[in-house]
Amino acid sequence: MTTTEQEQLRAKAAAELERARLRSAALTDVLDDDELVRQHSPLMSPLIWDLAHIGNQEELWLVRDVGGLPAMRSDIDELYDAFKHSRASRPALPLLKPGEARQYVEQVRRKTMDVVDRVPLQGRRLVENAFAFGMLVQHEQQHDETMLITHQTRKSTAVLHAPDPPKADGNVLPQEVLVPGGPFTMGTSTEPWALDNERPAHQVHVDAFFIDTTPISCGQYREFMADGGYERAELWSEAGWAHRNKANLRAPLYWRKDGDRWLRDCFGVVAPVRDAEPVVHVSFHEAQAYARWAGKRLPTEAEWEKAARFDPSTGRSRRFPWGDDDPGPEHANLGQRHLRPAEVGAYPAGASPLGVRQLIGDVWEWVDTDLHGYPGFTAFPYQEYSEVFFGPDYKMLRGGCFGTDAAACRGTFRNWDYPIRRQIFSGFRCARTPGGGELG
Ligand code: AVJ
Ligand code: FE
Repeated sequence: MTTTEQEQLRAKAAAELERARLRSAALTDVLDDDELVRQHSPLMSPLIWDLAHIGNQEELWLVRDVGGLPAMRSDIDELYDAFKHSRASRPALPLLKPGEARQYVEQVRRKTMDVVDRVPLQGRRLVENAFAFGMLVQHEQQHDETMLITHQTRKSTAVLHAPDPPKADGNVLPQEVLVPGGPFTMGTSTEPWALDNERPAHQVHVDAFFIDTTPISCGQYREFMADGGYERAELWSEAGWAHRNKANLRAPLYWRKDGDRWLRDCFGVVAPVRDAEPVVHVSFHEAQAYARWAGKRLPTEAEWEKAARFDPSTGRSRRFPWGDDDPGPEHANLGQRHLRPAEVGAYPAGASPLGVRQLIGDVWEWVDTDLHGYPGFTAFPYQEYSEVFFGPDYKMLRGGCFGTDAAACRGTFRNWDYPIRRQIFSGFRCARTPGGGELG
């Protein structure tokens, strides 16, 4: 790598770290100290925990590991270790106060910037150190999305505002498209910022399948509700029905009935549900019940990725549905530019070669696959990023949402959560096997 290329890499890392920090600050500066230390939902950490955790991970990975510098606050490592304390128990910990947390993350950042300026970027160190920058940027952006989720759980007045996303482009789209059967390359060995579970690239055979052109809309979801979707046990899996009963599920999270219409609380603004928008805040179980009601099923993870990346004209897998270019505002609703998904049928420039829309951005899409490692998986930089979660407890979510930053979203990116979770920005689309029903 030439010195100029090294300088470009350092400049990009510095710029992306700065951009992530502006977002973290915007999410925390709008609230007073009481709102920062309070637990808005037992499913979420106090916002100030996320902020100091971002700083602590940065100290551990960039300042200590990559930079080889002495520890700044090893006394607080334990408090901000996500595996030591459940989210529900974090408010009771002796956490840094908001002022102290802000000061701490700033002090860490100053050291980080020195490391970015001087760390060697040659040979093996290039790959390792460049990845460490990318990992840190993604980590902060992931927690920024987590903090955005916490904002949505707040019960008081709105503090976040953003313009509405674009409308549908007005063309009548086919409901579904046929993705041809055959092999495709899943995962990646070349994306520099890809995390361990996205690697390595490998061939997967996928039989032909139909996939919905757009995510399921609120209007479609209301038809399922009106047709007794939440009352008909036969539409639900056994685990799904048990959870529906235990949690008394009746509608997506944040929906409430007002006479004969449905309202939705969107970051503190309560307004009628918009039928043209993708449904958001549904669990895997609700998505699966809808799919069965529609005579379809959820896509598998391999099907979803093939729909998003496979180019039938070349047989190659691309970085994104629209090609290899980084996401721009014309391609997808990412990066918290908006606080809600765009209408189904928006973003024509983001369509896949087969015309599938909105695979990236808008809403995370539940797929019917458990979290697992690809063949040849090796955990890095530490086992706790994903390997410790492998197994049947977690279902995958793909494609990112309006609150996911482009730095933390790729065609190969894999997210996961418990199938009962719905405080996340989760929606879905359906698939089906040609000629067959839901079980093909
Ligand atoms: C990949 C989104 C499931 O938030 O639990 C953040 C990302 N890992 N800090 C999560 C993560 C460590 C992770 N998800
Ligand atoms: Fe984390």
